[in-house]
Amino acid sequence: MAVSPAVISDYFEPISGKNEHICTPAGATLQYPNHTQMHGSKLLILSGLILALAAHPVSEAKASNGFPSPGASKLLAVADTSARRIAAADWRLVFSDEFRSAGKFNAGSWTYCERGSAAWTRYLTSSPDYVYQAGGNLVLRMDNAIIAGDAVPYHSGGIMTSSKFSIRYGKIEVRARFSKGKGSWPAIWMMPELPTAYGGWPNSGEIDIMEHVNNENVVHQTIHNSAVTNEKGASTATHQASYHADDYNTYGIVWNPGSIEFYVNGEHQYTYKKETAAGSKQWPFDRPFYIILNQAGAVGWPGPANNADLPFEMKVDWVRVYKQQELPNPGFEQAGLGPWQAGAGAKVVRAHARSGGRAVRLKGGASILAQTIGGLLPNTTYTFGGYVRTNTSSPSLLLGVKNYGGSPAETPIAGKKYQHGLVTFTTGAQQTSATVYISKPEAGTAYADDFYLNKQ
Ligand SMILES: [Ca+2]
Repeated sequence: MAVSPAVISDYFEPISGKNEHICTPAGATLQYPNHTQMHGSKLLILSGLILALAAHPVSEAKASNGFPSPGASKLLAVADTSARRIAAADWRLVFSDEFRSAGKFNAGSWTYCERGSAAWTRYLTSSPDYVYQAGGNLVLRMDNAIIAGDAVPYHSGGIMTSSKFSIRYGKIEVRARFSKGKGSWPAIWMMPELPTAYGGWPNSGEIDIMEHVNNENVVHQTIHNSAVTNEKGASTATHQASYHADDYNTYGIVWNPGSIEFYVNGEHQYTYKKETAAGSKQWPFDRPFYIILNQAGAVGWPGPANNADLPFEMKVDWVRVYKQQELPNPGFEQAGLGPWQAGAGAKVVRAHARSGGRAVRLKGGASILAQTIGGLLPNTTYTFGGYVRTNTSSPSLLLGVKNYGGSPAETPIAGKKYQHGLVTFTTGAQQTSATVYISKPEAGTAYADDFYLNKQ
């Protein structure tokens, strides 16, 4: 698929009046949008590419804030005694950036947000002085330094995953800290990869995972669509949450087909629900969205900056995105093969694991490893994938799916290093199960690990 790079300035236009301040008398806090109308077309990143980006390893070293990480979520649930926390679930990491290196951000995952007329874009620059990695963080900066040849009073940094990574449904978490100051406006948020899928902003939706302005002691978490956003761009679907000022906090959402739950430091804050028989006006959140990290300010929602408070800075420790794992024992880390069913020659071994400490080995003659998954939704698209290595470039193994209400589908995988393969299938109108498998049709030895089944 050819990627047609589009710059934000090409398709963002301001909404008049959105920068005016609005007061509400009845306790409801109206919130300004980050965003403006968008038009033009952009490329949808489909699951295959998302999966291809999923190979970044995750270290638990930074996960000291009590947030669910792969393998840790169950322990967290046990410790939960009061407030509702992000539910224990088998989440599979599909995208992450730990910002460990120094210098420029990973251009495979991010691109610069570009200057435009929308308030948040007004002072954006692609100067590396305003977006860089240092000390294990992504640093997004804003100040009023003079840059020769660029006569704007401020410069600020922002990056996004548009055209690199987008996701529909899953868990998105970002650990970050930011400075306060009059005029500051750091944000962690998401916009639709197809910006006009349901019409220009706000019709196609916006998910603001975290926004902070000025010296407030709260952060804001907000939904925008045409049902909750008024003509001035303010939303009634918003919540103010307390956070630990002067420290890192984790801001997250759990996005399901029927709701978007907002979290701060793992504590549930607010849920925006899809209404019964909702149309796109109320629920445009059924398409992939991409992630934006930016430090804005001095215009728009926070108002003018107090230059004595500069520089403004947001440091992002990490971004982690997960999809719900629907497949039991996907990486063979449990004792035994179950619930996988296998013929002779299949065994869990402590060798050649792709992750964790174990993989499954298929040895000897032809053999198959299969699992029938129940509890699937009818007429729903899933992706089954995994990783396989063979002792030689042949035999190739077949990764496939059958008994799902459609024609069996399979794909060959071969190679001395782990190779990724996937099949996508849509369950039948009455079908709630499917059989996924790998099959080794001829003699030889192969290893397999890290299978997954994701609802698209
Ligand atoms: Ca494993």
